[in-house]
Amino acid sequence: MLKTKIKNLSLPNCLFNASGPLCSTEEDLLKLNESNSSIVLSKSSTISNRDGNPKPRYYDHDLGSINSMGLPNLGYQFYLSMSDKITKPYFISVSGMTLLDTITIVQECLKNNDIQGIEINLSCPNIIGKGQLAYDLPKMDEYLSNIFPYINNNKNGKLIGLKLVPYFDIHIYSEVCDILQKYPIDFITCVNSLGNGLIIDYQKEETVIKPKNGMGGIGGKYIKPIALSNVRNFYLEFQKRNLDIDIIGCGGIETGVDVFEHILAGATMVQVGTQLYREGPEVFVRLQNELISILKEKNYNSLSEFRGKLKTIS
Ligand code: RRO
Repeated sequence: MLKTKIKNLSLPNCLFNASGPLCSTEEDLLKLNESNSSIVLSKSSTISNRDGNPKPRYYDHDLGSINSMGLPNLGYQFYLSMSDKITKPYFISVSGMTLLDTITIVQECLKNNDIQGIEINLSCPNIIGKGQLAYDLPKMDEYLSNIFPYINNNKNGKLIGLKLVPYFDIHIYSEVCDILQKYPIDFITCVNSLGNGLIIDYQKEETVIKPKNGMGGIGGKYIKPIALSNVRNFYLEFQKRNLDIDIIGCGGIETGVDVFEHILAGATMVQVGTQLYREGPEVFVRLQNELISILKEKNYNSLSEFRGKLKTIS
């Protein structure tokens, strides 16, 4: 009932983990492999391992999370080596500290036959001294124009996607699409955390995380409407241009209703971040069951019956 496809990759359901929580270590990745997640996606990887930003760097309350992890990861070679142990479709998230690093990691991923997808992260908000590339459209275009010559004839059936920032202005979706359509992109993930938010502990009169004066990426309930709007606007723009790019919704997925709304807005799949951190990989069974109940209630037999079919008030 929840079967889906990104391009030619058939998947048993539309749920998987966001690159971020609980996908950094061997233990994390093996737990995801055993879970109901239909893909295993690694933590964003760099050339060398990184400790990340000083702690405390993650805080969560009922409306959502703030993080300034600072790309802690075990280095791309570790994530490549995990491909031997992961039996589900395995995607690597790539976030090189330089263009050359990203090209190197992407090339190494392309050589590995046990990796089905690459998500290039253009949107990390937490690298001290660096902005979020996907907000600077000319720079993003230049970046992609340097990476894709290495990908074009070497995809070996792998899916190539981009993790994007949350956008706000309506006109920007068309400008981003002008860039996306120049490259053989299979999917986009909308959205990364909303960068440089601030959560305050009013009793202590203090920030809740330490790095960057307390500023960090916001996830969870706070960002669901923004994520849905990004999914919807890209979906409409892709339809208009006849672009075959799948959209992976990410932002505020806590219940089956949230998944349903993302699909209704046009997502092919959804990723779970903040709620995965709270609940662990068991979250995927609960979300799957809740989504199945909604489909049954509404008499839908498949996701494609309602994907993208959001109505507006006339
Ligand atoms: O590690 C992080 O601080 C981080 C990354 Br790479 C990202 O893409 N998004 C985020 O919220 N945190």
